[in-house]
Amino acid sequence: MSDAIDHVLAETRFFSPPEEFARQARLCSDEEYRELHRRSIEEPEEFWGGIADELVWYKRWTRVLNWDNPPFARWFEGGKTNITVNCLDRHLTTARKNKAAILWEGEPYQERRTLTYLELHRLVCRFANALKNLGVGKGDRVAIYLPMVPELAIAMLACARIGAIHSVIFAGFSAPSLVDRLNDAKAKAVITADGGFRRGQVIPLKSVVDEALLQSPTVRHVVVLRRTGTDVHWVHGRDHWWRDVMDPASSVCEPEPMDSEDPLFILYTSGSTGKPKGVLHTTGGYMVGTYLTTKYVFDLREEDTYWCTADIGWVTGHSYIVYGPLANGATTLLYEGAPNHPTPDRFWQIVERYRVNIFYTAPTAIRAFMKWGDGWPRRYDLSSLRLLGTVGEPINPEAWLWYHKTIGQERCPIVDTWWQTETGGIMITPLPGLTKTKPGSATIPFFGVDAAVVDEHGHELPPGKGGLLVIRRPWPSMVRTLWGDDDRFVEYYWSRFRQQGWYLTGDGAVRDEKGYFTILGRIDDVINVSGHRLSTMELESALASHPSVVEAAVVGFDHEIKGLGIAAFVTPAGGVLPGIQLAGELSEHVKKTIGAIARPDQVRFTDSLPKTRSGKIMRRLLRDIASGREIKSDTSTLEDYSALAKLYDEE
Ligand code: 7RM
Repeated sequence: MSDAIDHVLAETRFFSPPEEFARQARLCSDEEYRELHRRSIEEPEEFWGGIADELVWYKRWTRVLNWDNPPFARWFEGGKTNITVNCLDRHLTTARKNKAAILWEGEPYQERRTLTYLELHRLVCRFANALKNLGVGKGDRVAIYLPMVPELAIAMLACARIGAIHSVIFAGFSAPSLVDRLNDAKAKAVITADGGFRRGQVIPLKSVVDEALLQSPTVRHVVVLRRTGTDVHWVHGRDHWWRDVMDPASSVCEPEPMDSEDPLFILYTSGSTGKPKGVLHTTGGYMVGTYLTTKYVFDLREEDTYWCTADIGWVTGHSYIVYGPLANGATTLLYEGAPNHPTPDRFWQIVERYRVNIFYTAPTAIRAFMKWGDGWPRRYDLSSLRLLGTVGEPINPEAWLWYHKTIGQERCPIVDTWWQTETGGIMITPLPGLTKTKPGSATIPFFGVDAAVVDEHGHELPPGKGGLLVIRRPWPSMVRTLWGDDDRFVEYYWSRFRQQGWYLTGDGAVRDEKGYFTILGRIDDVINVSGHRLSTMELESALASHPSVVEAAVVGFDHEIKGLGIAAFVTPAGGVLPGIQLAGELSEHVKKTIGAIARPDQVRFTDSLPKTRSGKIMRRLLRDIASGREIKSDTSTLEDYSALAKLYDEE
């Protein structure tokens, strides 16, 4: 039997870059893209060397790429730099000195801050000195457990300034999750706040850290930012107020010269089994990769106001709120709170207030906006928007079209960017000035990316056949290892195609005749019904194409007869009555769109699906529910517990 994934939905709509946009874009011709892409693949050393030369190095590299010992790549070998010099210092001798680096909007109304490059530089240097004064130095691990406040970016950059390795832990994680991460990294210090605001509530942070530290013996210091004014327990000698360590700290801090391959940060991603994986990124390659992708994918211009709505606790926030935009001297907006607090128009208010030009968000957010209704965005002036982006999950064509019409007002290209924590930066994406976009497709590989769709044996599949997405060549911002576990790194990503030296993404994909890639979802989530391998993305898109559905998640569950049955969890559109009749209609709709084989065996309705903060549906939980099992999976990454509770109530 073929292990290819059946690809069943055909999307034929194409959207050319709007003329007005293309005319002013950094890259606007297909030929230019093809030539640059060819060079980036055939002459990677010249290509990447040229890009790296746009940035500041203390010492130039001796070799652009050392791939003598795959899968352990060394990029810009022998080079020395500091990423903060490129994100901050290099702008201070230009007109960017007094340009806004960070625009911050707190969740509570009327809380706003603007930090210019000069101000940000000063704060970073001071906090870097504060860390030094606590005995933190090069190579030490520092965990950052903060809400979305400017101090989060300041803390990351301060670590990078002195060569400490930061590990940002999303502020929704529980004490046990914190313990796992702190112990795996052997963190020396934790930077946190008394609490954070989320949907008007105060979430305690310091007390979670206190609990975790009972089991994390390596942590010697805790720096606490006052954010919510919540009472905190205090351990003298260990705990320090942010203010108190900042006060005496000098604003002069010579950057630590970092070897190109010195670690920059660890970011934990929850593995499918047990222990979280500590994805390690290093200095030079990550810097060059995020710099270049930000510049071309978002077609950044000097005067742009750029807003990525991700949480910094997710890789998207690292690469496309902090490092990429700052390396480009951009103005990056940071919003602390939820999109629907206090009302579902908060994002559009922000777009109007700051005249946001580039807006990057997750499909899950877009589907939530669709559900809340067009009335909210319609009240605002969104004419400043020039470019829209999505990341994190496949976007179903219906959501894509809504985004295009209602938010982009048919004027803005949409970049559907595919990448992973492990890839460090965007890998497959339209280039907005030249790529004809196709709803639901991430389209073409970025410079230096050699992506392919292959079968189990590594044979490239013809257009229209779904299979494994692999990357056949190293790229600068690639993961270097899993912290402290080279074996697991090799096993997890490189063992399937060890011979060829290819990176296994774990995603399924299909390529069309034009060479466009469409991501079909995680390989592990593919549902095999009587020998047909159905992708979750296509089943979910089929359901979401029904007018009564805003969002759907589909999982397989053990079925007495078929082996595996299909369970659909559906969020109905506003005003639609869920029930047996609608369930039948939806089954019929899927049958018509894909075929009888794909007809769901269970349809369950829910107001919201269990998701991580980055918007990924937690299918493991849904599989447990569909099989009538007790939930065994780790639920600490769940964004909204009530989503789960409600699913149970409906049992
Ligand atoms: C950036 C990020 C990675 C996984 C990845 C995919 C899925 C991300 C897209 C997407 C379809 C996209 N890092 N994914 N972007 N699927 N289209 N544009 O999300 O490490 O948290 O997740 O997310 O499955 O493997 S991540």
